Amino acid sequence: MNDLIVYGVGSLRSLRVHWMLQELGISYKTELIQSRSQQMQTSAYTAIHPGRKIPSLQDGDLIISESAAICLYLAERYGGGKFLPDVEIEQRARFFQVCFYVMTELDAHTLYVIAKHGGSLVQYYKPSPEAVEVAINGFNQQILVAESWLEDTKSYILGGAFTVADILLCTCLMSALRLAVQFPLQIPHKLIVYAENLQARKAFQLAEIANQKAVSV
Ligand SMILES: N[C@@H](CCC(=O)N[C@@H](CS)C(=O)NCC(=O)O)C(=O)O
Repeated sequence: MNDLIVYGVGSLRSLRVHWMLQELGISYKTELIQSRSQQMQTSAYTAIHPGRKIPSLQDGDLIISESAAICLYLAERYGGGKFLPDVEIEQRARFFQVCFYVMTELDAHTLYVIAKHGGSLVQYYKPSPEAVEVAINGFNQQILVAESWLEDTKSYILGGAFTVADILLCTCLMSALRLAVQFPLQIPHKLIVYAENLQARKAFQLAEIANQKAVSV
């Protein structure tokens, strides 16, 4: 048993960390902390994440947050060369391009804005139809970049190998598909099938169970 603790369940961002760990096949403990819950406000959790968000990871003395950074750390530490691009600097540059694109253009300033200012999180934040409209337009434009990168529905986003970038992109596509029930998001068919294929992975299915609010692993 590794000395690993994942703080966070019930969100697509916590799912990323569970998915990475299931791909790695290593055991860990889960603290069932949900977004905007009482446990998140405790001094014990504030010591783990001063910003009071999930997910966080504890690995011995190391405590880190940010779902993408956690997945990258886990892949580097325990992946034995898998889930990351080859060592060539050009391939790593391309990999970081995809990861930062997903986390900024899709996750942070389009999908999260829609959810916060018009979607399921609007009760916690101010409604803002203008912000939502800008974010929808931004998403519909930026998602075409991911479509252009994907060779075909059976490929991974960087080509032949499954990497952390696929975990990040697939979870954003899941978020987009949920929001598309309410908002006019234009998600290219190729990307929908790509995400469905990734969700058929055994590790993804185990991660979904681990990420359930009432189940510990
Ligand atoms: N950029 C962060 C975002 C983390 C985040 O916003 N987590 C949400 C749950 S998905 C949360 O904890 N929200 C609580 C709040 O905003 O009060 C990451 O990718 O880990």
